[in-house]
Amino acid sequence: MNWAQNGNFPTKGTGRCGAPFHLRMLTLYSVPHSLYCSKTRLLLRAKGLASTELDPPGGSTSDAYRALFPFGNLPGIVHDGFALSDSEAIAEYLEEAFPDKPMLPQDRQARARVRERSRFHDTRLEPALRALFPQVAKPEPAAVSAAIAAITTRLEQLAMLVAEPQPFDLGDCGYPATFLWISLLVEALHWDLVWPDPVLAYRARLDALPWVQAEMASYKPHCEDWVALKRGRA
Ligand SMILES: N[C@@H](CCC(=O)N[C@@H](CS)C(=O)NCC(=O)O)C(=O)O
Repeated sequence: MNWAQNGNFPTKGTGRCGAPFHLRMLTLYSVPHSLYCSKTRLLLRAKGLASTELDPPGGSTSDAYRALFPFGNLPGIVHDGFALSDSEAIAEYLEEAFPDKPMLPQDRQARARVRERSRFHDTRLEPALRALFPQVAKPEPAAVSAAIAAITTRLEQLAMLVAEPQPFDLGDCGYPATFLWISLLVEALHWDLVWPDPVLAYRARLDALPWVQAEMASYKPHCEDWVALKRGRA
């Protein structure tokens, strides 16, 4: 199995001399612990697309970065001189620009379901998780409890969307990083969270995929470092 099949290609720096010319024209701007950057990187791995991965020059608020991405959003991509941010917009763009390994089904309603699942991640589950990040450094029990309850509600809702096993698609890309963060933060906070069985089964299906394994292997240490730093253990 080569990098294009297992998604296990190097993602930092240059040196993609073996890649076809058009693939070398893709740059991903990211920061190491960003959940949405992991989401986009996972899509690149799943589609077998090589890219050059760069830190935002001067940080995401710099004039140089804002010149490319006016909202300062991460991730951002530049493909053949075209700069685009927002992980959903990027995913749809890459799907059209690189249709060789499709990540959306042919059927219109099946496609709509994929988008529904992807947006559920971005607009429901991840925002519930986001409320937990500020709690890691100095936990406030009532806020932690409320955030865990909100995440649990979203996981119960997600169970309805993932009960049926499907081939990996665009709608899956955000979930591995979010599941990882939920596990890490709940453990760091010494809290409990009940994962619905269909979500556990979905997570296991995702974790078995080589491109998910490759992404998690490189992403997880950054997340653990972040948690250790916030908990004062770095
Ligand atoms: N809906 C956006 C959310 C992306 C997002 O929240 N990105 C964070 C990093 S994970 C960000 O840009 N933060 C601004 C910053 O770091 O300055 C997307 O899908 O791209």
